[in-house]
Amino acid sequence: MAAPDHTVEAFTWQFLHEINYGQGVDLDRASANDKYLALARTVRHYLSTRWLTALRHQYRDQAKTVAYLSAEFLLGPQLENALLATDLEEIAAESLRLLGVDIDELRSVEIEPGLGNGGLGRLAACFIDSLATLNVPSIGYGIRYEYGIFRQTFVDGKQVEKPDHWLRLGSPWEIPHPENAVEVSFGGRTEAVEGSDVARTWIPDWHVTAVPYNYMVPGYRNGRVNTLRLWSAKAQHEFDLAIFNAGDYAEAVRARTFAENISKVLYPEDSTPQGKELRLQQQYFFVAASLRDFLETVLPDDYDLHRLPERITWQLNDTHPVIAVPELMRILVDERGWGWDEAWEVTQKVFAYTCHTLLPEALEVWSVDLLGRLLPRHLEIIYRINEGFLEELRATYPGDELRVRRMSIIAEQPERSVRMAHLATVAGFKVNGVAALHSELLRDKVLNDFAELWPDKFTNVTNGVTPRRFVRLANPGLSGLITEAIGDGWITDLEQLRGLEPLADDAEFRRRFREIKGANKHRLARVLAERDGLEIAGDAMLDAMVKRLHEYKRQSLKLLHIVSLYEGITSGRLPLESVTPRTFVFGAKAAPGYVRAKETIELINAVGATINIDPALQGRLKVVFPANYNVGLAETLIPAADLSEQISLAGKEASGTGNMKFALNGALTIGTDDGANVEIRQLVGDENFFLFGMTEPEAAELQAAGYDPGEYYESDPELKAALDLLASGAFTGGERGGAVASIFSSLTERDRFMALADFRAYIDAQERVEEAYADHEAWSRSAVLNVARSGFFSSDRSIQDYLDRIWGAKPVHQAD
Ligand code: CJB
Repeated sequence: MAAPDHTVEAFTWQFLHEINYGQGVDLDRASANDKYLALARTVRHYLSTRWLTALRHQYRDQAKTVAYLSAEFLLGPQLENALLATDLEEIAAESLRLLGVDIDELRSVEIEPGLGNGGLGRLAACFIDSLATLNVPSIGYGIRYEYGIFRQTFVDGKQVEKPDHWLRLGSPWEIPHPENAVEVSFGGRTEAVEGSDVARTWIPDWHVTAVPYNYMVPGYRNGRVNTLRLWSAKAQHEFDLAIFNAGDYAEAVRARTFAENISKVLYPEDSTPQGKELRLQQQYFFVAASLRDFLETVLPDDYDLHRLPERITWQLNDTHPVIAVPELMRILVDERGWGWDEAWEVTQKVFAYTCHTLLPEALEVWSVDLLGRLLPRHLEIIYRINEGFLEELRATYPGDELRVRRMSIIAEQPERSVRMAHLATVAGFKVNGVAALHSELLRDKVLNDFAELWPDKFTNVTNGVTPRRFVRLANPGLSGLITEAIGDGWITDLEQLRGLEPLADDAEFRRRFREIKGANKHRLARVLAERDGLEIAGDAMLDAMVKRLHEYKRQSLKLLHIVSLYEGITSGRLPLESVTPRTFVFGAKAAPGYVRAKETIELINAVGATINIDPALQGRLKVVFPANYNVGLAETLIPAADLSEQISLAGKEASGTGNMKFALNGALTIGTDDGANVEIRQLVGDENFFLFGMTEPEAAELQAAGYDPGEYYESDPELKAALDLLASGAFTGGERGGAVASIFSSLTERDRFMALADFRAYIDAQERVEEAYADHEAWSRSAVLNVARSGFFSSDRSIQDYLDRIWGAKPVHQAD
């Protein structure tokens, strides 16, 4: 079937058809949600034909496919992206205008699928966008959480979490396929198989059904539509009728609730894995369903699995899907009757592992006890993999038992457990970090033993972000200006932004650039007023720090800067006129169990509440913290920003991707030499970047020498004044306990991420920012150069690097 024509008439016909027959209402009686759903389904019609073609080709051509296994896909709003990809923006706008429908109202009805926590989940969403745009045959596999990342609210400045029931008004972008459900098993025991010394029979004691929900992933105007398949858990039995009839209604549905809890809610942890049984259930659930789906549905029945490496790479997005390794071994050895060695040979060629962290505490481990109870056969397989691995190690490093113990997949202390990063590194044919510095530190520190053993296994792929969503859609003003100057090729070839470089010296171009930034600030002001009841000035410098709340990211250092400015003004140290009018914008969710992160939020809100009403400041400083920062708000905020805060302690942020989005939208970065900041600075040039703080080796050295934050507190009077003001209860109505005491003592006594050591350098860098900002022309020149030189940070480039360095797959340009 052909797609509807790209005309206003055809579009209108489809839309009205959906209103009448999809929603069962007349247009003049239709609610905003009816119209939104009808519009979404209308766009879907345009995608369906291409999607079916892609699926047909998947079976027919059997081209090498990339399966991106990820526990998170933080998709963000879908409507605008689908309209863009299908080139229907103008047609839809005209059609709806003629029908008297307000498209902006429909956009505001959309609830974004927040199926991820932060950077890792959003990266997965950018990657599937780029895979489709680059015409790479690929499937994203993940979990269809019924509740995504919690909705953050503030009550008295404190974070209160509310469930995110994103499905409550219907979900027009997904297509369930209950008929293709697969069974996933858990628990039980294993038994020997007669005549085999490797295979065992797994006799599980409970099962759930995994129901696939398909999402279309359109490439940018290239006719390709890939698939994202998210799994939902369904109980095998609705309820126990006998127990129900006996009147115990809760007990009758107990088993069902238990099974369906698996895909109920996203774990709201970021960089701090929770060793919870349910989380391991989630991981195995989606991985087992995805492997089975690929092996039994995507591959032809007679496919020789010895040739699997020609056909697939399973990319493991962090350790969350690593249980796929023993699962594939189980399938090959137990179900298909293969010998151990041949199964292991194939397994080692189909998985590649991306590590996203440097924090040792963020590397997932599962206790042997739990793993053995939930997945007894997988634990046996992991033991056997480890046996072979340790044998190899002892042969390579005779007598070096310490090294063997360090590298073992099984840790003995503090309890016997499985180190998932080690399993991934042993099984994966490639291991990559997500920025140059991160990959270096993985190689030289975190996974150093492994890199010594297998130097060729380690590589880097610097992260990237999709220019479709984060420039073209988020910043229509700037997109228009760029396209006018260099054409629209940049949307799929972001290096073309280099063509803007000469225009940094063109005063008229800079004027227009500033005008757009100003308009974006006003747009943000409107959105914050409507969404959050917050008021910001449309013309102050916009200084943004948006990212998950984590100590290593150092929101507390930002807070100290603000408090120091306030202290300076109110004490007379800083003349008011000398302070650049600034709006500080925070956006951050704290993991619900992360007490110190929540206290930091509380303090930021308290400081903001005091500063925002202090007449002495005459509105020069403003601190806003809109609750529930999400992809939709990011798209409005980032294009409005002047200054991007990327101030983690060097050696702690794997990459960062917000930093890239800001630079691409013409914000200047104030940042440490950490993660992808390093590459941003190299590309945009030192003079267009505010670098400060210790380098990673300096931080490591200070730590080793015995870091004492008290010394910094005592020796820097401005730092002391800021901390003392905080501790005095000046922002908390005199209250000196609670969050105030906790943050004060954590900073002055331990300061794990050395905020105090970097305070002076940070304040100095902020002064350089103020000086630079005072010269609007020079600032705009730097901002334009940031845009022109950040093309490297396209996720299209990341995907090309994955293709070249890891996957060995190729784009397939499909004819119909
Ligand atoms: N990251 O978002 C997460 N969650 C984790 O559990 C571990 C890491 C982030 O991944 C991003 C994408 O690679 C990185 O840019 C970021 O530095 C890292 O913290």
